[in-house]
Formats: sequence, structure tokens, C-alpha cells
Amino acid sequence: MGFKKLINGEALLNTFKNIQLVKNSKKTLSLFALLVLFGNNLLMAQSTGGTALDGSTTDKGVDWSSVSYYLTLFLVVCLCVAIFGKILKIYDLTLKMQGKKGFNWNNIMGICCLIFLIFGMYGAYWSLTVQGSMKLPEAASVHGVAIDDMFDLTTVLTLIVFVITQILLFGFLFLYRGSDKRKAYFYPHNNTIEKAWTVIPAIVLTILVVFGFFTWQKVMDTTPQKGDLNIDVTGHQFQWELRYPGPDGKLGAVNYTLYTQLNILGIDYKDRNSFDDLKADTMVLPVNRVIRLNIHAQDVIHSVYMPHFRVQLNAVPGLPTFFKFIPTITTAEMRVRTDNPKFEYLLYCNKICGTAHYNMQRVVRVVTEAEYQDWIARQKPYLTDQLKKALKLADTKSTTSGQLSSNRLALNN
Ligand SMILES: [Cu+2]
Repeated sequence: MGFKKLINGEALLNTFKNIQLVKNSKKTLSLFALLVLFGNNLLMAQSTGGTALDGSTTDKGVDWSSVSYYLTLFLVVCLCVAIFGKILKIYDLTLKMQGKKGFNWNNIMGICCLIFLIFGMYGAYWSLTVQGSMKLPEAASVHGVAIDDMFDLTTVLTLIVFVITQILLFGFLFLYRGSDKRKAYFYPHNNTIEKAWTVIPAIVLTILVVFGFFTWQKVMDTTPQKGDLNIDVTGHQFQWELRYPGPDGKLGAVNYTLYTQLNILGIDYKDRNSFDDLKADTMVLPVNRVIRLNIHAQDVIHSVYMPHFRVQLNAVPGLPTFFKFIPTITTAEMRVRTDNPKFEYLLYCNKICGTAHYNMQRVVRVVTEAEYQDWIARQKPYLTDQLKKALKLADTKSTTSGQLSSNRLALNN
């Protein structure tokens, strides 16, 4: 059948149609890619606004001028390169038509490689020094130092490999560029070289992975221990809610089905530990104490992100997650170290969870133990009089020890 079609030309016609189709779809795809690129540019150009890592505040919308500026610059550079290439080609052809020797393209390509190496290396140096200086201040937690050490070690090792391989790659392209004076040496295989460039990276990567594995195990140890300060962090569009244990030192149970306009965390007041739980607007942490964050989400996936402490963990609806860390530098100390009197640690959301995601943040303040005790004593409980009425709870005044007398408690739900 196929052979018959081929004979009467039908297959040939179909092939031609297919080629046309591919050509058309290529055009559509190119246009689509350009639109995606432009759209991405617009998205990325949206300045976040709100509070930056250094504590400074910004309030900008889309920076249209910079988007169009860089897009136009890119198109102009492409056009210039294309025009320059065409001029060179025409000049080369003219020389040949006049019987003269044309350009030595091998030399031109070799020099281009050398220029690329020099500019590329300078670009890498610029990126390391200029952009590298924008990195976060020193880690303000115990495990953060270990993570930074791992990051530095990986950067140094990869940087050494990067510099050596780039010099060899582009240096050899220049040194051994095509020439009439020499002939390429055919060298297809060498077992020793093969072994070396397989075994050495394998050893280095194994060391990095094992180092990472042990660090990860230490960081992710969330076993509850006595003395840990438990804080509930609950994410919802677009706010973090903080809940601290009251004088009993224990957080009461939560159940999302108990959520109401008044009981926004769905705290279960059948659990007596809930009665003295405290509401806080700022996350205040005592320095050098183990903090255990119990992370919840009420609507979509959020992510607890505290970059100064090198802390990030997703907040997943229906799946509480935990993170333990020890803050080591107080806010006051960090203000001196960063030479920024307005410096604040911040808790961000690191999952794009909706329109106001960018501004989903809380101030985190690391203080001394005495300052913490003073602050916690001033926080108000979640169980307000209004909530008591709504839940039809009888007088639930706590005693000085924070314990409730159970015979005065009448729970009607
Ligand atoms: Cu969020």
C-alpha cells in the first residue's frame, strides 16, 4: 500500500504537506516562546514591596521601564551581531572574488574563544564579588553555621573545577585551532584518563553527599525534648498566626474542623492545655534555647522561611510539620554586626500561595531569656471572653499556676 502511494506520488505530497505543517508550527512555537519569555520578564520584574531582608521597606509596582529596556537591548544586540556577521561574510566573499586570500576563520574563532574565556572569567569574578556581597549575614542559628560550611565547601570545590575546566576548554580551543601547518593527532581512547576523571569526581561527590547526609540528619532531628519551647506557626492566606504555650508550658490540641471566625486556629478547648495558650503578633525567641516550630496550614501549601536562621519547611494542610533550631544571635547583637539599627529577623512565606503572598511575613525578634519572660507575661490568651461566650464555656478563669479547676468547667460542644 505504502509502495503504491509512493508510486502515484501521494506519499510525496503528504510529506510536503507535513514539512509545511512543521514549518508553520515552528513559527507558532517561536512566537509562543517569545511571549513566554516576555511574560516571565514581566513577572520577575515585579518588585516584591514590603520589608526586605535588611529591614528596609520598598513599595514598587511593575517596573515597566526596566523590562522594555532590557528586552530592547537584547534585540538590538542580536541585530548588531547579525549585521556584523553578514558584513564580514560579504567582505570575505569580495576578497575571494578579487582572487585574494579570504579571512582565516580558524584564527577568528580561536580569538573569539580566548575573548569568551577572559570575559567569562571576569563575569564569574564579578558575580562572586558584587553579587556575592549581597548574600545573607552570618547564620544566626547553630545548624545554620553547619549549612553555611557545607555551602562554602561545595562552592570552593566546584569553583576550582570550574576555573580549571574552563581554562583548559577555551585555552585548548585557542592554542590548537585549525591550521594548515599541523595535522590533528588521532587519540580516541585512554583508559588511565577515563579512570581518573571517573574516580576523582566520584570520591569528591561521595564526600559531599556523606557530609550533607550527616548534616541533614542533625538538622532534621525533631524529637520532642523537655525544655523545648513549642511554638505553633499556622499559615493561611495571607498571614502567619503564632501560638505560644501559657504558664503550663504546653500547647493545647488543634482540630481544623473546629475553625470558626472567632476560633481561627480551630483550637480544641476540650483539651485543658488550650485555655492558657497565648496569641502573639511578633515571634519572640529566647536566645540559645531550643525552639520547636509546629507548622500548620489551613488552606493551601505555605512555607515557613526564616533565611537568617537558615530555616525553611513547608506548611501543608492536614500534615503538621516540625522544625527545631537554636537561635544564637540576638536582634540587638545582629543590629551591631550588620551596622543596621533597623535590622529585623523575618518570617516569610516561601511558597507562592496567592496574590498577597509577597507580604506574608512576621517580625522575629531574638532576645535574652529575661526579656523573653517579660514579653511572654504581657501576651493575651487566644481564649477571649467573646470566644468563651461563643463556645458556651463557663467561667474559665485560670488559677495563678495556670491550671483550671475542672469542676467549674462546663463544655457544651
Ligand atoms: Cu503563603
